Amino acid sequence: MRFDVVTLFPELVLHASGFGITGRARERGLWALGTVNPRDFAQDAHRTVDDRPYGGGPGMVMLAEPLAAAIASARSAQRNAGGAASTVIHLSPAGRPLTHARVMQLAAARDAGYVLLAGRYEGIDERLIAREVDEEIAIGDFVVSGGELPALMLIDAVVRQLPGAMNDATSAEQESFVEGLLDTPHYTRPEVYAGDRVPDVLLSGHHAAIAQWRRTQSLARTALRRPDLLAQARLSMQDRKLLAEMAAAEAAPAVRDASTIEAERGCSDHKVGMTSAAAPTSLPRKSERKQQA
Ligand code: 9D3
Repeated sequence: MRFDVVTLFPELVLHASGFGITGRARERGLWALGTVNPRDFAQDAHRTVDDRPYGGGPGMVMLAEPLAAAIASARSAQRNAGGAASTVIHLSPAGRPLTHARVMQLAAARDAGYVLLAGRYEGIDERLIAREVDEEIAIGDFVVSGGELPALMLIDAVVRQLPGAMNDATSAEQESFVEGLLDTPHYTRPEVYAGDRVPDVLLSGHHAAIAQWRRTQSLARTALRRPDLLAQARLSMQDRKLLAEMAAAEAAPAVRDASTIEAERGCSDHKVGMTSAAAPTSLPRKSERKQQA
């Protein structure tokens, strides 16, 4: 697999991709990286790559011509490296948000060549996008300053799925997200940290009980923090029963008053409550702890 990133900041992309799993995978030859700077294709002495928007408005727009030449250069680099046709992806706040499913599709094309177009300023001349871009991808509903970090996130997410990028222990960890639930809490030594104990079940050596505790934690967290994920998640009958118990605790205010429910949750601003049986026994996050009176 090969990525060529079209960017005004090639050093940022080259440097940031050199660490950890992506860095090692590149050393192992699992993927290759190139960068092309559109400034190298600017047509004037000032090496201009942007101009003011037609119709007015704030900020600057990236010129089509230097970008077209940069994309042509990236395509040519991929051809020379023996790749088939390149796919051009524009990282854009106006794109469809990247998902695990799309990451897996991108990773499945082992010999693919991806040209990642990372913009700066307000955006890119739409005619360049219409002519050259196959797909527009965003990384979330928030604004960052340019497409480089989004491009690096896409590369990171895809490369770690390539066979041989990770050892087996880390690959197995992936399965929790594949199932569409948030991960369980993790603990390591010491057994008591700042007066807080590791949950007893994790020290019990009772593997079935541990697996059940972790599953309950994942379900409870997902219900609390990402209820939108539950609709898509792969749930067993027992999972559904646990979730129904959590929901029932919320739906039965007669048996406990609001302050009790709030205390059991360890926080006050979530939609789904928990029974003591189903509740996370782990500590609430600092931001989720109730203020001491
Ligand atoms: C109100 C106009 N802004 C659009 C939200 C202008 C604008 C801000 C920031 C245009 C581009 C950018 C730079 N962002 C990206 O290039 C980007 C991005 C993002 O900001 N959020 C989520 N995903 C992405 S992918 C590329």
